[in-house]
Amino acid sequence: MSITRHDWTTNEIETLLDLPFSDLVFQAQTVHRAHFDPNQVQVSTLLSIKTGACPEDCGYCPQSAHHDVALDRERLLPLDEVIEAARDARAQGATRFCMGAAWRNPTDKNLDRVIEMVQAVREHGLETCMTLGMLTPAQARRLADAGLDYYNHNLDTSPEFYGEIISTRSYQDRLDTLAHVRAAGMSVCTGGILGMGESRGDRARLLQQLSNLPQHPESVPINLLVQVEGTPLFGTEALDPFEFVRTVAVARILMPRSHVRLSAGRTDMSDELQALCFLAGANSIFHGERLLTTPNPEADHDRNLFDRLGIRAEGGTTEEGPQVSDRETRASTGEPVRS
Ligand code: SAM
Ligand code: DTB
Ligand code: SF4
Repeated sequence: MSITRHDWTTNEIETLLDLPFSDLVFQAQTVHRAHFDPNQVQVSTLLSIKTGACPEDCGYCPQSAHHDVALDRERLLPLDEVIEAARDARAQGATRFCMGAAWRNPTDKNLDRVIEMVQAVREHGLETCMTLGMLTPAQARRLADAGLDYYNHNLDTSPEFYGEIISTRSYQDRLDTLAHVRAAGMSVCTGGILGMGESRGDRARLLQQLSNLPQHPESVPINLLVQVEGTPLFGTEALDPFEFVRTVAVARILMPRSHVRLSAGRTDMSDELQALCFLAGANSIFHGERLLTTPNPEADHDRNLFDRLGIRAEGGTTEEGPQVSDRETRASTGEPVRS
């Protein structure tokens, strides 16, 4: 078993990223096998509960009001639509239901509504995750008390590159929200986006921020930029796919007990590239034909890919719901779990 460290230096991380590809993937797969079933992948489904018109200026995001993107804006979804989507997600084999809102931060009134959603989704036997923007400590406690399992809030990139992408929210704001989520007792989901024109050094420093958090995030989404026409990052030079796999591999080595999610951008990846990511230690995906506003692979395509690779969805699709929950995985590896 590898030791869980929180003191990685940039040099050490860059040395890992620089390894010959086969050596790096072998090391990552070895760490992966020490902590996880290598043929099991956790499956989450995403739903946008409030779409577009966001006051933030994130350069990658189609939902920012600062960019001229053809997007139908939607107000907060009614509870029954959320429940219907959660039912579908569970029937399709998802174990976690992630709800995202295009907000800088929720108001306390917004929270009343989303808390009803958390409670209803839990009643349908799914783990819950929300991504609503920045939270105050009191808001994080309210969500935790309502039974929210995970909160997603991404660091997105390195502290040094961050200012090139977003000006309306600071890196420290993001770290503060993550600290509030952790203090409230929820599981933390945080990661970043690759392919925004950052350097390998930036990818190293993003991984350093994630792995040197006081407690490793339970879930680490690694997104490949989905280039949307009208956003400032549209037209950015595509990232070398092997660089994406290298970053996944190093995330696995640095955070051996975390679920590393092969997140947005899979429609631009071949099956072979996704298989390499699983080999490098990715063990979670978003399933379902839409992410928040952009497409994701067809459900049948993913099922077929899992079959061809001999991958099982964590929890499967039994009548009783998840067979192996993330909670149980963490309990068996000694990671703290909320009761
Ligand atoms: N508004 C909230 C926030 O930003 O904190 C939550 C929703 S936001 C859409 C969630 C995450 O989606 C962002 O932090 C970013 O990492 C990711 N994301 C947004 N647009 C993306 C894109 N075009 N490609 C890849 N990831 C993207
Ligand atoms: C994450 O890291 N990626 C997801 C989820 N967390 C919320 C969002 C991806 C969004 C991709 C662009 C879109 O569909 O709007
Ligand atoms: Fe708004 Fe989130 Fe998109 Fe940034 S990433 S513009 S905060 S919805």
